[in-house]
Formats: sequence, C-alpha cells, structure tokens
Amino acid sequence: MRIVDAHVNICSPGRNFVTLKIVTEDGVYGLGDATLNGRELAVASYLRDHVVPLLIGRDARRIEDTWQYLYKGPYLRRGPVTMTAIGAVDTALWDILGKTTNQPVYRLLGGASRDAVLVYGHANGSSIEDTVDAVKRYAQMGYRAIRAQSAIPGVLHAYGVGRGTMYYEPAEKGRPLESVWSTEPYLDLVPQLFDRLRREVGFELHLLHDVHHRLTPIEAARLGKSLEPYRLFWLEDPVPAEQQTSFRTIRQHTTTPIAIGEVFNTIYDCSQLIEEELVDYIRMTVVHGGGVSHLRKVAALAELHHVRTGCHGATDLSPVAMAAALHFDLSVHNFGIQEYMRHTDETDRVFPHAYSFQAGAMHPGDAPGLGVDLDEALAATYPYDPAYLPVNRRLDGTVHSW
Ligand code: EZ4
Ligand code: CO
Repeated sequence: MRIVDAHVNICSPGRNFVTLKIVTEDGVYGLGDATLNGRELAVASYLRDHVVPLLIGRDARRIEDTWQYLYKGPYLRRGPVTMTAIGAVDTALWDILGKTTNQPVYRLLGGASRDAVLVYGHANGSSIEDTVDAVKRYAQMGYRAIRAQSAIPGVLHAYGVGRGTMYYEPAEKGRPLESVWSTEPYLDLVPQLFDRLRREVGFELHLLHDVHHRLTPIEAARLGKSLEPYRLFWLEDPVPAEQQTSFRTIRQHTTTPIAIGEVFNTIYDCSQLIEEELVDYIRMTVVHGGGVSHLRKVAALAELHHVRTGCHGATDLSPVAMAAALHFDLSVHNFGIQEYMRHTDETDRVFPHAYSFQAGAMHPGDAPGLGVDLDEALAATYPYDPAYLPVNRRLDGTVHSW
C-alpha cells in the first residue's frame, strides 16, 4: 500500500494547528498532529521540504521501519522540531492502518485495558476563592480529577491563570507577553490553596498542580513536603528537567507524586528518571514524543519501574493528538491519567471527532483508525496567525524558566 501524497495543513481556528495528511494509493488517508506551539512553521517546513518527498512511494504499513528511517536517516537526531515531524508521520500511519483494517487504533495496540480513560480538567482562578469556585464547577461537570492553579497576589500573569473559565490558552497573538514571577509568595500560597480546597471539597476528588518548571530542586522538595497533607494526585514539572539527577533531591524529601515530561521528545529524556524511579508519571504524548510507536516504548520502560502515563493534553495539541492519546491511554496497561483541556467549538468543528467525555472519563470511540477528521475547506477559512507563549521574568527583570 504505497503512499502517493502527503501534505501539511496549517490553520488557526482560535489557535494555530499544523496537521499532516498522508494519502495512500487506494485513497485512504491518515492524519497526524504536527503542532509545535510558537514554532509551528519550522515543523511545517521540516515536513514539506524534507520528509514528504521521502514518504512518496513508501509502504504505509511499514510503521516501525518508517519511524527508524526518519529518526536515524538525518544523522542529527532528536529535538522538538524533528520529533514532532516524526510523531506526525507515525500517528498518520497508525490512522491509516486502523482504517484499512477497519479497527480503532486502540485495538491494534493490544485492545482496551480499561473501559474508559480518567481525565483531569484545569481549574484556574485569580485568587484562592476563585480557584475553589472553579474546582467546584469542574466537579459539577463530572470531573473526578482537577488541576488547580491560582494567581499570586501582586504577581502579574502568574502561570495557569486563564482569560476564560473553560478555555485556557497561554499563547498570545503577536509578540510574546512578558509575565512576572516571584518564588517566595508562590511557595507560601500553594499550600494555602490546597488546604482550603481539601477543607471545601474533601478528599474524594483527585487534585493536581503544575509548577511549570519554575523552582529549584530544594524549593520543589519543600513544596512537595508542604503539600503532603493534601494528598495530591501529582505535582507537575517541579523543576526544569534537562538535568535528570535534580529529581534525586526532590525524591529524598517528599512523598508527593511527581509528574514530568510534556516537553520531552524521546525516551532518552526520561530514561534515568524512570530507571532510578525518581518520578511517578510520565507526561510525554504522541505529538512531541515521537508518535504512538515511540510512546509505547516509553510506557513499556515505565511499566517496569512503577511509573504510569499521564499524557499532556493542552489545547495547543490538536484534536488529532487528543484522539491518538486516547487510543494509547485506553490500551496501555500502566496508564495513570490523561490531561483534557477542552478545545473551543471552532476547533472542534474543524476537527470532527469520535472521542467523547462522560462522568470524568473519555473514550476514543470505535471508528476505524483514530476517529478524527480534518475539514480542510473550513480550515482554509482560518489562516495562520502567529502567537507565542509568554516570556517569564523575575521581579528584577531576570529571565526565568517558563
Ligand atoms: O503550558 O502546553 O500541563 N499543561 C501545560 C500546558 C502548557 C502548554 C504550553 O504550550 O503545562 O498548558
Ligand atoms: Co504542564
């Protein structure tokens, strides 16, 4: 089954998405998400100029071989641009395999390991009060797991505070916003937030928190320790993870579970974290983690070390990535949780999909392949619109980790 065509679609139904569409000789096509927030056109060019010409004429069923060919072929390996491009090809080939065998992708991955996939939503507020209200609203919508982020008094545009209640979008059109950061008030506020939350909502809900790589190991250790009484489901991205050994410090001091990996590209970014059992959840997902094929290897390594999956699922990952993540989540044995930030109705119309949310869990549906489509005519009405994530500075102006 030869690949006869492949093209890259760029659209902006509220935010930018890059989608790869691969077409076979019998007219079956597959989709892969290739969205790299704030650097979208680099991946589009990598695919159009360097990958698509190599795909034409290849057998669409040789998924692993194509992955190895694209990973090893260029000699200079890894990095977000390369791995997002490979991830898009891999995801599209799994979609094609599902369509041509008339099976949902999760069945090709070994079948369902569970009935549905536990997801968490994002509750954000401009104060502790607001955040508590937002958590309660999410609980009313049926969520059983909720991430809580609150603005810090006196700190402008602190991480995670959306401009709407349902659709949190951190990227800004035009030039990047410059946001402000201050560690001390943050470390004081977060335990207060979770103390208040547990008193108001009890212990039945799973509560999560994202630090967004903003602490040092010892600060993160202190935060984890101070949050222990509130039994978090996880504390996410406590420090930047270029240095995997940093997590030893955190681990020595706290039993709060740690999640990491939304910015990782390959298994080598987390192999030490997993093998030394320094983390509890690995957050890589198909789009930035090398596709379904590579993510399965990450999950297999993680399973040996009691680490469960917790795929990134922000709105800057398209519904194509969301669908692929749900097939992966449903099938993989050591699944933990799936992030689910709702896309806007505009986005959902451009990407009609079979996945659904019910009672705090999601299912990818039983349509052949991934069960997600791209309405190219509608997409064409939303041209690319440059947008960037904020750049984060400390109170004295020093650039800080975002
Ligand atoms: O800020 O995906 O856990 N979720 C997150 C996200 C990230 C965005 C950045 O592109 O940290 O909301
Ligand atoms: Co995060």
